[in-house]
Amino acid sequence: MFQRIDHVGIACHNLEEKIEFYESTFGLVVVSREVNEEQGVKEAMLHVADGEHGSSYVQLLQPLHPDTAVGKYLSKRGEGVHHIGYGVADVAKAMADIAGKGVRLIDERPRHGSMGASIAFLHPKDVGGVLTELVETPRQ
Ligand code: MC0
Repeated sequence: MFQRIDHVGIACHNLEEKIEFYESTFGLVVVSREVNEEQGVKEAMLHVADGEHGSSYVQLLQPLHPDTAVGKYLSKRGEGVHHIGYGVADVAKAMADIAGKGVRLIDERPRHGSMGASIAFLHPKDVGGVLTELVETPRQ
């Protein structure tokens, strides 16, 4: 079902500072920056590697407001890994298959994600405490 790890989402208080850290420490390069009002985040994608089924990234996330998914996470747990995004060929099909196995979907239908992707989240309480995201990248 999963083709690759698309990205690891990391919650942070200050996006610019964290980008500078990842660039200077690991040599990663920012390939996209977006504000996603629906998800309540300002985010940057830093390219890690390319593979047969697409690329993988680190996604740095700063909340737009305290009362957002990432804002609440930061106040409860502090900075760190917020979610894992897996690449899938067909997000709607993956959602149906996973829901059929009893895992709660947070999203009833795919939403807009970074770099034009269609995304959907699975509830962390049904995935061993890991917020899990399905990512279908746009066709080239
Ligand atoms: C919350 N919980 C988590 C968690 N966030 N567990 C693991 N990882 C996370 N990231 C746990 C809390 O600790 C708590 O557990 C329980 O879930 C309820 O949390 P809450 O703080 O009361 O918050 P809720 O219930 O209002 O919302 C949690 C939920 C929400 C996961 C449903 O954050 C959500 O809808 N997330 C999906 C959307 C999202 O995260 N968007 C931001 C990234 P206890 O044990 O204390 O009850 S957007 C993005 O990444 C896009 C741009 C992209 O990739 O392209």
